[in-house]
Amino acid sequence: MLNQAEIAVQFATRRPYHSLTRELYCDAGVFQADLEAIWYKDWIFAVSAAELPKAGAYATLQLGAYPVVIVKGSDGEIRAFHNVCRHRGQRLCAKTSGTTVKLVCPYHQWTYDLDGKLMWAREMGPEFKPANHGLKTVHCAVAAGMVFVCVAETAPDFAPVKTAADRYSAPHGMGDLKVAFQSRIVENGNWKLVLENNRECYHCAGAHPALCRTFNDDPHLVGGDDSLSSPVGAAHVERCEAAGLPSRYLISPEENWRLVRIPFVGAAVSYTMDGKAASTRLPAMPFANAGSLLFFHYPNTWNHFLSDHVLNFRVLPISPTETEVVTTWLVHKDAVEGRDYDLKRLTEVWEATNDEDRQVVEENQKGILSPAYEPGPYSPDQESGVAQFIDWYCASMTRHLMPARPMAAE
Ligand code: 3BY
Ligand code: FES
Ligand code: FE
Repeated sequence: MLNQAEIAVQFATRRPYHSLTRELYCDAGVFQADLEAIWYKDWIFAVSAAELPKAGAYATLQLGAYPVVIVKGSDGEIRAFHNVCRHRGQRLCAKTSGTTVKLVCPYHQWTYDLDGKLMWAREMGPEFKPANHGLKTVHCAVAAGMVFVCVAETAPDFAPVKTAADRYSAPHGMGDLKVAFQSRIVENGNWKLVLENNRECYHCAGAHPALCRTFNDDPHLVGGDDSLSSPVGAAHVERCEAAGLPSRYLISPEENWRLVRIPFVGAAVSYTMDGKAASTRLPAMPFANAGSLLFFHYPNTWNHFLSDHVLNFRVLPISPTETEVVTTWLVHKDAVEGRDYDLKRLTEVWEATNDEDRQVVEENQKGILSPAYEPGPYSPDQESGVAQFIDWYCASMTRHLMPARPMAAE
């Protein structure tokens, strides 16, 4: 297991525009450093807001060492708390999701209100102050109908991503969606391999026969400005913008999130086997063939907003070589299964794609575990997105490992 100084050397000596060293994908010390530098500092996508449809609905997640619970209060506010009882530390909610009137600890029944206040604790003596034993809060914010949490003491500014993601996703009516389906898989690979795989489509033609029926794998489809986009991509953005759909490529200054709307292949309008819609059109979408609004936010989510449904993807690290991927399919809340959408049609392309990506990632991890592995070059044409993610990762880690020294007094 590498120590901090050894990890710093890994970053200082890395080959630019190449995959990372074996240690950076496999080592337990690096995994811990990833948690501390990124997962415990940045905003992390936790659940779709549609997973918490009414007061008392809650969902839990394990963010590294931190169990977190997210609850919708009686006032409609979504809040996040450390899922740890203030008595003797029992994990408060064990289930992945549910609905409750109060949060009751299963150990000695300390009872918390949905806003985290301790309401009731039996026989704690006259000195005991319930007000000092409310649940510890976790930063919580919603953007594009997605609930993000941050366990850092001070969270990075969320306003820029919220403003942009809310504006781009508004026509998809994120407040009027419901969960149609959710899948949860564990991939035997490092979390960075999962993200890298998502940031390129170099593998798509070989790995994703179902997805490639509708997903345009041109790496130059829509770029940072129109001169970098293909004619098909540029025309799509212009047409969507003219119809009032924010679509232009937008990336944050730190390059940790990006929004852009891309067209499908040919006449396709959705990620289905025949390219036809999978569900009823979302009411505010002006046309069915608006393609897909892509939204990634590092380190743990990429998303597709279509004219008829929305897909949220959540990545969470479990161990150096295990990563959980949760996919949520959202449709209009009034859509009725069997009448307005068929679950198999809606989910089969990304169910297949996720499984294909799982196999790719697992084989990638197996190869990288070999002492014979050495970092290889990225394709400038096909893998600039992977290089961009890896550059962001290395910059985040370097900042954490070598904090800027205070300037010497003059
Ligand atoms: O989910 C996605 O957006 C990425 C883009 C390229 C590969 N994969 C389909
Ligand atoms: Fe929660 Fe005792 S640990 S009530
Ligand atoms: Fe893939």
